[in-house]
Amino acid sequence: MVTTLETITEEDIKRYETDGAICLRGLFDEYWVERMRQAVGKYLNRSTKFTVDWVLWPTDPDMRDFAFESPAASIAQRLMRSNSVRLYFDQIFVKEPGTETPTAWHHDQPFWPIKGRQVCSIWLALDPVTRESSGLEYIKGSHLWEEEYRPAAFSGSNGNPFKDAKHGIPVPDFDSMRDKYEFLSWDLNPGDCLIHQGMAVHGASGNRTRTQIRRALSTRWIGDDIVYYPRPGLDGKMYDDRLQEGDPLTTDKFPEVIKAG
Ligand SMILES: O=C(O)CCC(=O)C(=O)O
Repeated sequence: MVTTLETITEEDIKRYETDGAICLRGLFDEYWVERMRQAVGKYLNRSTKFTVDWVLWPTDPDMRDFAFESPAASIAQRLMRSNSVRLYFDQIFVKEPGTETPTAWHHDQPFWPIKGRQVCSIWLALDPVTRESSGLEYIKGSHLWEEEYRPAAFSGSNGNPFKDAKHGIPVPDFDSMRDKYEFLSWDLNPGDCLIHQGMAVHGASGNRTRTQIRRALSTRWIGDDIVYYPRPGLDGKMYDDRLQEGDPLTTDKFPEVIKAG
């Protein structure tokens, strides 16, 4: 069934709150899918089969328009039950056919210098996605766990860019605990999206298909309760020296796409 913005129900919101991740279908039409495919194409790099790039909107009009004009901010607003919505940043994840690199189990928020619960990612599929082509998997309800897992490289890059981060405990080998937890995953069509809360544990396999590229645009959104919480060892792009610990993220680095009503 295709969902329209109006049909994001209270039940959907409650499921997002309980499970930490949901799938909403068909909210992004052909216009956005095609435009974002073209936009993502600008960043594809022949030297790697797994392209990750981020914070693109400040210099990329396509990404900027997506953030400000697509349904994404409204989806985030409804699911987070927030008045205001700021774009935290955007990120692309492309796995070419035959990419062996998995996306290691992680949750997002320990990678970011923020505190609060109203933070979500909207992972938009730009291609048909199955588990075989590296569809994301989530551990149901993991966003409610006490544990915080230490940030670590999850995309097969050399070394660990987060080696100075001391917060959190090492991520357990969740693949060896398949019988202990419930895992969620969805096959997607272009225009379908997954929305996950910042503490939802997720990961993906490589792209084991021979021909199916897997392009995704993940936009990160923050709501009313999010404040700045800088901790050492995170990616330099995410710090903002104009902010003090505990400040709301009111600088132009994190633009307010929906203003508090
Ligand atoms: O697409 C992927 O492989 C990773 C996506 C992800 O971890 C995210 O959007 O938070």
